[in-house]
Amino acid sequence: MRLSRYFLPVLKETPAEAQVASHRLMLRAGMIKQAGAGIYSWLPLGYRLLRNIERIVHEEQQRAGHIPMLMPTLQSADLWRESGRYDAYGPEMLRIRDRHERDLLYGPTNEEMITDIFRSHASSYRDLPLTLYHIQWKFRDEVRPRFGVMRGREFYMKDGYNFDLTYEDAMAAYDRHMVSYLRTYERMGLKAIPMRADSGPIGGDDTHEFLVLAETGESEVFYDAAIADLRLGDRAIDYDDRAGLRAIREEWTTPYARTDETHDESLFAQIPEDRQRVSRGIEVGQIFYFGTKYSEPMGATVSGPDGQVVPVHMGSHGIGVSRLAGALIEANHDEAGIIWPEGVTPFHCGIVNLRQGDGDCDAACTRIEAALAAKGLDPLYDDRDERAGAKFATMDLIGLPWRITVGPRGLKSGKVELTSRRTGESEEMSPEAAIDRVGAIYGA
Ligand code: 5CA
Repeated sequence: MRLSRYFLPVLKETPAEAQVASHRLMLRAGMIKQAGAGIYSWLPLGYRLLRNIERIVHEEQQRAGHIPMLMPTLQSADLWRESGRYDAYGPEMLRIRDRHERDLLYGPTNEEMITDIFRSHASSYRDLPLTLYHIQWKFRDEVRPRFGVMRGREFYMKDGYNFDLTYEDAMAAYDRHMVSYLRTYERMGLKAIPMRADSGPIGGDDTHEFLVLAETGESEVFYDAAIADLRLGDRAIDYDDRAGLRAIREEWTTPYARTDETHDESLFAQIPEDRQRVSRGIEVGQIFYFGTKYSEPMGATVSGPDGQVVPVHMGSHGIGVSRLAGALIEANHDEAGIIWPEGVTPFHCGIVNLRQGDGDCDAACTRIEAALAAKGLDPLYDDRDERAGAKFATMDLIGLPWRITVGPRGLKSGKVELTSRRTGESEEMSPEAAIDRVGAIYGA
């Protein structure tokens, strides 16, 4: 992509309304524009990020055997009357009436709709186990939308629903979700800790939230430092191996980790003092097991192997896809701007031409751009007629992890500069070496 032809409306001034770094930086880097309280347009750079986050979520869900689909944003109130949540949900639900005086709502979550789909089309234990998910916009009329996309009213969420014959099967689904979530966050370069949680309006007993540690997080968190060192790394994961998944769940849930909602001082005090941590966190996902809470009132049943008709065991599992955009920045930024982890970066590499219009510089940049594209990478080439300082400031602000700088002096000795946004370190090398290095970083 050529910056001169792109739409990157960066702001010079720090927007006064933004209280946290991620909100400030998303506005300054031209990633989002507020459309209303807690409602945002995703400008091209923000949209690329959102798509990358979404792609990783899709890949990891499907790796775990979960099946993608898409449900609408508008739902019929009648379905929610069946579960009893139409009245229970309260003012957070956006209620709408159509021209035929039918009550609709903008979905805050989809338990009712997916249960209706299931009961219409599945009737036997042979249809199980089944996990369906979608990534779709949600609306919750939060009292205090704030921190940009982190607590929006309209937000983008992955929500998945498992249907199982028995409690044991549903627990296997729970474990599978936990492991797939750990993998998802790790691929994004995030450390997200599962913490025992409260189930709120979704219901159920077993539930964990995933929290990214950040000073600006909305929840206070208490944990054993041992959990922060755990990594899945490149372990091979077999999603059919129930015992293996359970072992990973235990590894991640045995050390103490809770939010202020479920914190227990006396249990916390049992952790060796040098490992006790109190911090803040951003909730980027939550998994729930709620048994037959929806299947029973809504008649989502199957006939078991013995011919008996029983309600299915269910759980639901959410990832805050749009909130992750903010959480990623909270965990990865400095004074100058964003620092994208390679797994999610909207462009793989920036190319800065220090002397636009100079034949050699222009030709070298074009060659580097084409070579990176040939490797399947997306570079962002700053081909504007701007001062070097302004180009560097833009690159630092938008946070691409690698930058190749091309200038007339270096080119005379056949060199360009490769700079890491995270460390700030630069190295001189031939254009070919820089292309190979960037390619290798992304496994291209
Ligand atoms: N049905 C269940 C699981 S699919 C559910 O709705 N869970 S939830 O309420 O915990 O939401 C899932 C995730 O969506 C949260 O962990 C959070 O990351 C994100 N989320 C929730 N509310 C908002 C909001 N107002 N703005 C941005 N993201 C949100």
